[in-house]
Amino acid sequence: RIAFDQYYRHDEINAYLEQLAADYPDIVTLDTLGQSYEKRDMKLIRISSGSSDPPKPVIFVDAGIHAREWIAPAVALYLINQLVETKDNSGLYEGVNWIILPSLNPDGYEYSWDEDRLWRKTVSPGTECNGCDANRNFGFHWMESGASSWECSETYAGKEAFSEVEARNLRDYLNKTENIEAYLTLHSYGQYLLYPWGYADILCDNWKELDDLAHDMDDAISAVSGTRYTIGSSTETLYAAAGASDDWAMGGAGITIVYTMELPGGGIYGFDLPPEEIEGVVVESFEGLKVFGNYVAKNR
Ligand code: 0X9
Ligand code: ZN
Repeated sequence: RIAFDQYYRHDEINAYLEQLAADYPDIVTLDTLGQSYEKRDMKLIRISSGSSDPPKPVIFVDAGIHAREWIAPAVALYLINQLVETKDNSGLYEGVNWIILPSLNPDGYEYSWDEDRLWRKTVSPGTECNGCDANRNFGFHWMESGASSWECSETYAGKEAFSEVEARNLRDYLNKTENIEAYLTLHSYGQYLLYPWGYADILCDNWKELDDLAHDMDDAISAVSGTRYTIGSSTETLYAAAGASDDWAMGGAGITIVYTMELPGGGIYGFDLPPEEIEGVVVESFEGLKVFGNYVAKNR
């Protein structure tokens, strides 16, 4: 049984997904987004049950687009663990199918283990500096705000939109998969629930729906531990930054329920939440994700 008192390497994450597919073939299917720049498999897990006629709404959750934000893959793994391995939670995939991708930037993630704990970007080679901020690389108002054209910047947006294979893989998967009604991308840190738009100070059409749901998620989280999230559009709450996956999910893929969830920080740098604090964060976050899932099941 997987424990949440440590972080896991990319290979261990993939091995866990494989194990679940073998142990729970009735509800789990594995799929792949493709391979990263360094040819790591970007595995994703689909959790579903019962008949697909009529088709159920699909929720897509990803984590790890920013390498150093280790708590994000941990929360994705806990969500997977709770959905699949806890019988009491089977109601959570009665009305909805989940697709969860715990490691969206595996090369950067491994680099943050082996070389530089604070690495954020991908690892694709440049001339002066390596890597691109994959969360500035999506082709929706690309480079219009909060992104850099300088290779060495932490927010380097890439030579062109979708220069990064990881971003292309996500784009292609969201485009080809039917019935995705909700998209949630896990980041750290700061305790924010953010909705579009993030490229400029403009609210998306259904911002009120997203604002209300985020408040319900926050209430469920804070009931566990008192942790409170700040809720609002990305631009008004944090800053304008174009080319992120959330804006593309809404503006490019046409998904209407879209969030970036900035999980709690910890440790010295904020991204290095100590292993003994993982459990508390994953448990409280799961309560928010349940509210999110039940809402999509009922309203889409
Ligand atoms: O800057 C980011 O990519 C995200 N924050 S982080 O500290 N994890 O790097 C926020 C992205 C919010 N969404 C948009 N600006 N579209
Ligand atoms: Zn991030």
